[in-house]
Amino acid sequence: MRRLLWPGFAGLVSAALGVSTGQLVATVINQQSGPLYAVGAMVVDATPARVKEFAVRTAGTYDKPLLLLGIGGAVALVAAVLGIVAARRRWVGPTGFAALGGLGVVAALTRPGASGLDVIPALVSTIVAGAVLVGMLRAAPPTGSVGRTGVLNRRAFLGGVAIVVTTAGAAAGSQILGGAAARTRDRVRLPRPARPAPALPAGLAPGFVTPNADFYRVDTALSVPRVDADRWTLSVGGMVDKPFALSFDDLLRQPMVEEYVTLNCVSNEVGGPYVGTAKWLGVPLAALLRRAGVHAGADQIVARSVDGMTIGTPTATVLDTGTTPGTQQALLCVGMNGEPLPLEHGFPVRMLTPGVYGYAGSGKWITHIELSTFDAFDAYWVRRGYAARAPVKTASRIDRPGPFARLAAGPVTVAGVAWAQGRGIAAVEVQVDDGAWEPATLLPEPNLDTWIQWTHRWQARPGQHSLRVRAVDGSGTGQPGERANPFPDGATGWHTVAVTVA
Ligand SMILES: Nc1nc2c(c(=O)[nH]1)N[C@H]1C(S)=C(S)[C@@H](COP(=O)(O)O)O[C@H]1N2
Ligand SMILES: [Mo]
Repeated sequence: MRRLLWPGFAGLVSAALGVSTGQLVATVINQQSGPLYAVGAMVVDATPARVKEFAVRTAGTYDKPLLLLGIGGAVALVAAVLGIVAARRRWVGPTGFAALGGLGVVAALTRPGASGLDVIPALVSTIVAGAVLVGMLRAAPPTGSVGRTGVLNRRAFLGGVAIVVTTAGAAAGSQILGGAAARTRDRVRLPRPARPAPALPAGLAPGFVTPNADFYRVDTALSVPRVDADRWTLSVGGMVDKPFALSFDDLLRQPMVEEYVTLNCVSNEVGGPYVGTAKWLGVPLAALLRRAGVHAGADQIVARSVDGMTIGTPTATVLDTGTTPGTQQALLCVGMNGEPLPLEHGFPVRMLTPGVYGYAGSGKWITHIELSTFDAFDAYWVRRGYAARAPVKTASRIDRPGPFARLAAGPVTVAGVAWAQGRGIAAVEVQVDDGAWEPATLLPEPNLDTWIQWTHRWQARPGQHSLRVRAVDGSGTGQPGERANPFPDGATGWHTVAVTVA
């Protein structure tokens, strides 16, 4: 047993040092090329959409840390075994790490938009891990003395220190480099909008605007992309007459529009939290498209992001937004609720297409806009079975009382939100148990692209009750009651909440 201890431990230490130096090098080259991140991203990409949804549903925002932990655990296991085998056959150590490193290289190279430089972190990891393992095994005392706990403990201690120091170094390194993006964000002075958003109507309830810190976040990147605004450029190309590129400063000099828009995710379950409303500041995308001169037939706008995400939006939808009274324009956003975009929400620039689920209209951290066709190109989530065109479905949600609330008998305020971006909400109805559907009171709707708040007075009688909500959109179409999963084009069904009245 003891004979296995030192080599196994050596395997672990070499892998830890290898991976953390690789991750550290990646912070200089390209965050996405860190071997752990790259392999993780490869796993994410290879995961079927349904499994991904299951992961998001069960693990929530912990899905990514759990994935990284899983990969780390697997690497640790393999590394320990490598160490043990290498104690007998030296060559197995470096060869095994070369194989692991090869996986990292392949993962880094197959990331969308990868360059040759991206292989460096995995190569560094391989070399460090292999060298440390050979060194540690060479330094291992003859088998007889391994058992002397003093020797093992001192080595174990030094190994532990080495792991802690490099991991801390890697963390600090990524903080410092991540800080560069955060610093450029701190320096951003948002221009005044040429067209400010009209003041919100009086009489809205608290929570109409979702604070940035509470705004839901959905993305596939394993670490928040950190983009330096000073080096950011956006290219507009593909099927256009005059392709062009813009710097961040160029973009800030364009006339800006400010608007309230509700954004939501196709993965949101009925009653779910992946929806929020913000005041966005940005340049109308239609103006930039006109400047580029879009070719006839270019029916898809493909936005590409630094994390490799691709998001395809109907050109017609983007040009159409804002043309019907009450609808808001598709924007290249630089501001969210009066601040530069938070890093998590796409700093420095994201797209926002009102009326379309986020995966099909609202790319974050975007760097390329390419005019194409739906025939020629399937975007990231479309390749995974989601609908290519994804208009938002009419939805409504009960926020108060909460599920399984215990209430006192008497008047109870039932309250929530409803949304049908682009169409607006004409009515919201509430049903208690199997009773009649009753109209809820609608609070003011600032425009057709935001959610609407509603309230309903209910005379609660003792017992178990279920409260149900449904909406009618501005075109007069009722919200369908059939339960459908989010996949492939958005959930349907009426949100129901069970409560107990004492
Ligand atoms: N680059 C990039 N953009 C992205 C995504 C992503 O994973 N990467 N996710 C999309 C999805 S699925 C949604 S719902 C919205 C969410 O935007 P938010 O995180 O700012 O709420 O961003 C979209 N834009
Ligand atoms: Mo989404």
